[in-house]
Order: sequence, then structure tokens, then C-alpha cells
Amino acid sequence: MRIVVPAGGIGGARFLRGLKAALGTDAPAPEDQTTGSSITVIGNTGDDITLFGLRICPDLDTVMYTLGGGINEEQGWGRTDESFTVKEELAAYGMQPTWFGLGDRDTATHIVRAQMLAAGYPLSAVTEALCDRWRPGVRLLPMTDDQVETHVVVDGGQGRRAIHFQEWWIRHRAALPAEQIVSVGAESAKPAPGVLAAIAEADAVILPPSNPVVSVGSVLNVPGMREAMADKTVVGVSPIIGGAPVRGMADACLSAIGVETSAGAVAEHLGADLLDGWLVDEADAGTAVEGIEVRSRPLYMTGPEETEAIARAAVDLAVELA
Ligand code: GDP
Ligand code: FO1
Ligand code: CA
Repeated sequence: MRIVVPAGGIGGARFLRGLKAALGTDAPAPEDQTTGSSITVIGNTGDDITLFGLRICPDLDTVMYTLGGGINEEQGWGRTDESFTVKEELAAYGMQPTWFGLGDRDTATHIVRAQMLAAGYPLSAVTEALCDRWRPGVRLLPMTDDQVETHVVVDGGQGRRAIHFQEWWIRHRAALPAEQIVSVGAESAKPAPGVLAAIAEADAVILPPSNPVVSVGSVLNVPGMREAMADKTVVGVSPIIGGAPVRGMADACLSAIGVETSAGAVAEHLGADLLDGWLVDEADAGTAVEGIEVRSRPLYMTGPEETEAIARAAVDLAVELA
């Protein structure tokens, strides 16, 4: 089977580990696999930010490190065995911002990326080069080579202003009420090379339990993306269980766009034109959305077996609805 997965960071990456196990594609690189199945990940780049002259791509890196064995497992982002000497030295120079956890090992990745971008390589080529080291076992494509950044309009005492998503998410823990979430640059962005072809050739598109607004939503905001996916069998895994996110602050993102934090409301927001099937947790059994086949099963990714079973259920539902 050929599966396409538009993914954010932590939730997306953990689901992808289960999907690789379910499809038997857990070899280090796509070319090492003998199962005939393949996974193409369309990574969210809306979280990307330039700090200290370095382009940082949290979701691409989280997928790459998680599938390549370099992730800090407890934290879910950043490198294992990390130190923060560079961050401390930058702070000693009075460099801003100080709220971003720039790790030393992680910084090497950003330096490689900055150097290649400065030499004129597009982000897709940079990502491929980084994956030569990490061999995540999936084809990891950025959603676009163009710069698209999620900004959040807040009104926090100093008047109404737009701040970068990372500042809102990390510095303010999404606690500053968001009036609007904007994908700056999305209108003129093009899907990265290979993205539309991968979707066209796919047997199914599976939406992992990623943030529906700033991860999956930002991938879908790239012109042409949503239409291309809607032509396929699309099955999603709800990131919302029992009316709350499993981790992170997706509820703050949903409120900002006027969508209730519930498994059903998220499916309705993604839309019946896009979604064919939707997996919800047992806690949300009874959820019904017009035009979408909703099934309930345990959806907590508590360990490798549980995660693989969730991925298998998503694949099975896609096969059934194809
Ligand atoms: P981020 O980029 O780090 O925010 O990660 P994602 O965009 O991939 O989104 C994480 C989303 O996954 C959050 O909204 C969580 O609620 C959801 N999530 C995390 N763990 C689980 C889990 O075990 N089960 C389900 N169903 N959702 C989860
Ligand atoms: N998340 C934090 O909560 N604090 C940090 O300091 C932080 C730094 C960071 C550095 C590199 C990276 O790839 C991810 C990082 N994240 C950090 C995670 C990231 O901000 C978010 O989880 C996602 O972008 C939200 O989707
Ligand atoms: Ca993200």
C-alpha cells in the first residue's frame, strides 16, 4: 500500500512509528524495504521559525528524529542526550529570544540546514540530505519549499498584535487568548516537488493525531493540497479524546477558529468533502458526523503495540472505504 500522511510533530511522529510497524516498512530507509508498502510524510512547516540566523523546522525535525532514533522520548521534541551550552552563551550576550530551547546537538541540524539554504538548495533538498543521516524509513517531504509561517493575533495588554506561533506556544503556553491564527504566505505557496505526485499515486491518505489547526490545517492551507487529498480515500485519527487534547494546547487553537474541542467537531471542521472515515476513542463512542464513517476504538498511543493497532485500524478502515 502507498500511504500519504500529512503530519505535525509529536503526535504525528509517534503515529508514524505505529504505521511503519503496521505496514512492515520499519527498515531504516524506503529503498531497504521489501514489503511493497511505502509511506510519504507531508510535513508541516508552518511552525518553522528563523532564530539567530538559523531556520528551525520543529515538525520536520521531530518526525526525522523520532523515526530515526534521535528524539528525546520523554519530551517528544529535540535530541536525546542534549545540552544547552550554545543557548546559555547566546543569553550571556543578551541575545533574544531566551524562551526557545535551542539544544547543542539540535543546532548542528540547523547549521546544516542554514548552510544549504544559503547555498540555494530548497527545503525539500535540505530535508532529504538530513534524512540521509537519520534514515527515518519514510519519504519525508516538507509541505512546501516556500516560506509559510503560522502567526497568532493576540490582544495581551500591549494591544492587538501578531506574534509567531512558537512565541505564542512556548513563551505564552497558548494562554494569551488568540483572536486569529494565520498561515502567512500560504496563498502564494506551492506544494513541494513530489507532494502532489505522491498524493496522486497513494492508495489512501491517513491523518495522524496531529494538531488539527496548526499542523494538519496548515498543510491543508497550501493551495491545491486539500483538493488533491479529497480525491483520495482519507481516514483520520482524532487528536481529541473526551473533549480535550491528549497533550499540548490544541483546544486553544480550536477556540481561536471557533471550533469546539470535541472529536466530532474536529471531523466536521475537516469536512465531509475531505474525510471519508474518522477514528474516535471509545470515550467518544456515539459520535456521528454526516457524510463521514465514524468508528470508535482505543486511541491512546500508550506503547508500540497500542500505536500499531491504531495505525492498523486506520489502514483497515481506508481499505474498507476505498
Ligand atoms: P505537535 O506538532 O508537537 O503539536 O504535534 P502534532 O501536531 O502532531 O499534534 C499533537 C496532537 O496529537 C495533540 O493535539 C494531541 O492531543 C494529540 N495526541 C497526542 N498523543 C495522542 C494519543 O496518544 N492519542 C491521540 N488520539 N492523540 C494524541
Ligand atoms: N517546545 C517547547 O515547549 N519549548 C521549547 O523550548 C521548544 C524548543 C524546540 C526546539 C526545536 C524543536 O524542533 C522543537 C522545539 N519545541 C519546543 C517543540 C515545538 O515548539 C512544538 O512542539 C511544536 O512546534 C508545536 O507544534
Ligand atoms: Ca506542530
